[in-house]
Amino acid sequence: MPIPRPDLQGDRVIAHVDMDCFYVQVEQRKQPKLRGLPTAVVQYNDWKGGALIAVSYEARKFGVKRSMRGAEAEMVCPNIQLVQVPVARGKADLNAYRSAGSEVVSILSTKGRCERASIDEVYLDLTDAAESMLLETPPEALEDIDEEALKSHVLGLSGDEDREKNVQRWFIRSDAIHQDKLLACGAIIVAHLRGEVLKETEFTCSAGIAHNKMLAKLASGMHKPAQQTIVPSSAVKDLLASLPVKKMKQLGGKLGSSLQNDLGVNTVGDLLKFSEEKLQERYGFNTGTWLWNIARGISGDEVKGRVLPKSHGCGKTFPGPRALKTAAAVESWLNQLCEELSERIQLDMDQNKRVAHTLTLHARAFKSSDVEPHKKFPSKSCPLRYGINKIQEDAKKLFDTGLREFLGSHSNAWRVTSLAISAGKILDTPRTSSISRFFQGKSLSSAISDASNDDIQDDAPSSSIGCKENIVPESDNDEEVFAHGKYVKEDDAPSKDRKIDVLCTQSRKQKDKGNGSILKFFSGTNTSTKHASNAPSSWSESHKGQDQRDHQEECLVDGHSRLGKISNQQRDDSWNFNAEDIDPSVIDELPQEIQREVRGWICSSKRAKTTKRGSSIFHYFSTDDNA
Ligand code: DCP
Repeated sequence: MPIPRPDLQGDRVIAHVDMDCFYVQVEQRKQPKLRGLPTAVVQYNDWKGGALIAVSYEARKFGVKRSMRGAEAEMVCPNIQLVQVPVARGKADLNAYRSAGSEVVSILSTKGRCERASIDEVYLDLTDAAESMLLETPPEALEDIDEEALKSHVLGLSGDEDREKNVQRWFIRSDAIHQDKLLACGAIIVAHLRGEVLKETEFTCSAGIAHNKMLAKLASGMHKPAQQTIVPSSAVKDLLASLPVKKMKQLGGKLGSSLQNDLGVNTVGDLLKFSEEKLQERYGFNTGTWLWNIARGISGDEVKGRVLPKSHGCGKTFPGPRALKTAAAVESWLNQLCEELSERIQLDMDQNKRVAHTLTLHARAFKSSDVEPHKKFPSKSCPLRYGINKIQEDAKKLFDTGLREFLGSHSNAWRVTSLAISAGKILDTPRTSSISRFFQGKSLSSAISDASNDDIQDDAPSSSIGCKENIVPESDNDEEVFAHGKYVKEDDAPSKDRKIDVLCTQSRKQKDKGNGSILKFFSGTNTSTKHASNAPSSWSESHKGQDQRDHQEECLVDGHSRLGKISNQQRDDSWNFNAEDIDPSVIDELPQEIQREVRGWICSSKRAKTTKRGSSIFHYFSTDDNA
């Protein structure tokens, strides 16, 4: 359900950057001989040459469309070059496209807050950069305005003749309102960024520049490829007056159809005829206000600083005769999907120090009888445990639970036409030294307890069996489902069941005798944070001087432990761990002189789960002078 957000205070400059025929460009960079030729990327299967998923602009001129099969494209454009998506584990392997997208993001994110919205699109909040430019080097003070910026399309600016001159005049108008001046600066910045992207990656992209995300997104697709469009606020009314409702994000489905059929609203501008109360009466409070807002181009959605995906997913469709009909066939495919998912979340953890907490399974299935023909296979979730085998085991349990529910009391034959799994609730882990990673080891394993049946939950009905935001492969023949990872959409609120809090758990009180070398080590290190003397080199490296110590403590505080600032009373809340949960490999990362003791400590903890409190680790992390 759309959530209405009033426009944010103050003038903003938001850009939406969308790569042009992205997969084609990635393939053309791999094979430069394809540049300039009509080209399409195809997900191969043996039916009519597979489905087209990306089409170059040269091929589009011949009428080649994404909805076509390879064979149909060859009919309308005999010279078309069809390139197959790479395949791994019997399905499309999108890694090359994902990392090409990341290359672009790393360039675009240099000028402002950046939100990666899908594999090939990004929102940028350029307000600060534009404000600085307006102060320091406003367009009228520039000797030459970037040629690419002068090629911008400025909505509402009349006359196709001498467009560049008109645009130049628009850029340097002294009587322009502050917001337009900012947009002009934003457009110059975006033109520069697009140039950088081209230089560094060889990819072209298009962009929309406006004062909110909604308008920027609408504008980026208006002039493609390799162009940019500016939406001054004076042009918003006309833009929306002619915009078909179905083209607006969130109005492509039932809500848009209801507006058309029930209220006779065909363009977004038509909504202006209705009062907010009327729209609320018809569609509920939030949706009503949201509709009232969008009719006026109002949208306060913020650009979220996020360049990494919010979830990882992979899936596969099994259309027609390829439908899976046995538990063994499902298990074999699930195993492959789980392998891929496991690799990707592991990579995410290694590269970005992020941990996924939820495993979700989606499937599309049919029963052979007509009983409950509309019943859908329920999506199921459970806590995610790292490790291929565990993920495979849990995915299988999720499938079995979903299938039982889907079949109900009727023991029917069934067939599955799509399977997808995803890893969600991805949270940052503290970025710090090996000792922190030690605790993360705990966090990981505690977060990923056995997926007993009690842990399995219904997942909210999801549209996530689809490729990317705004792209839902409707064709049954689209092999790849949920392939791109969702970069947006979920609620940003930190998860309630965040289990990374290792050190400050309020509930269990464990006691520790700790008075051997570990105690000495930590008390030594505690002192060494002030004097940097006794600590082993790898440890003291990161503790040179007070600043670094402060930083270390801050990391721990931000990284959930908060021990750096705890009070005496809070100090009673001892840290806890379950020895079984600790990944033994993390012990290897501890300084050598305490490894043996920690191992012994864990062993004894396994024997007697209760140890005495007063842990030297606890004291080490406490910065209280009296500690
Ligand atoms: N994609 C996919 N399946 C779909 C739609 C798209 O696998 N059903 C992939 C291929 C595209 C990429 O996602 O290259 C980006 O999709 P876009 O909708 O942004 O389309 P393009 O970038 O291909 O073209 P355009 O220049 O029109 O944005």
